[in-house]
Amino acid sequence: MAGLVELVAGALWAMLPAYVPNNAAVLAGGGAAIDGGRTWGGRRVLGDGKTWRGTAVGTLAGIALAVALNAVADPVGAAVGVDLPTFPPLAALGLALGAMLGDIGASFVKRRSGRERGASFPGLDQLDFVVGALVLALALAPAWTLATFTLERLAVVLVATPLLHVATNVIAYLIGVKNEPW
Ligand code: CTP
Ligand code: MG
Ligand code: K
Repeated sequence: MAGLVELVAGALWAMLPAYVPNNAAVLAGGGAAIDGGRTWGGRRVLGDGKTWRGTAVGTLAGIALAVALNAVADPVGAAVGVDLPTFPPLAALGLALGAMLGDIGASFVKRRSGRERGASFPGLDQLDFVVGALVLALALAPAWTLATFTLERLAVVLVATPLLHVATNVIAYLIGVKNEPW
């Protein structure tokens, strides 16, 4: 049991800088669309739901959270008896920016498959940012990423992230900051 708590706590802690960007983008969204209104094949390249401001604020929020987590990893870890990971700068950037790019990539795929802005794409919606975050972290901070995301932690992330993502989006919808509950 103690091993499971340590595993889940370590896995979720390591993903926190990738979880926050999407939620920060929802709060910060608005302003110019990244695709500038351009279309491809008769549909928007990305759509109005992907903005420069949302992407920048989301990325900075993820990096800021990583810096804050670094400052408290030791005391929090000691208090709960868990060895919590810290984030080198390139790992923080990879997780935060990668999460935003994964979400943007998913919008590109949604538009190509005929889904309008806000349409759901079960599976893609819940895991796009996880894949983006892990891939960019692996590219920018390979040794850290391989050491931090063990196969066990990856398994936890793949199971827990969709559940957390669905829960936060339903809450964001209920309190009126998000247009759809996904
Ligand atoms: N947002 C943003 N920039 C981003 C990501 C999100 O400005 N890079 C903001 C937008 O206001 C967006 C909201 O967060 O409408 C919700 O994000 P999301 O659900 O990802 O976008 P959707 O509007 O649903 O658009 P899509 O169908 O393309 O996912
Ligand atoms: Mg959406
Ligand atoms: K999305």
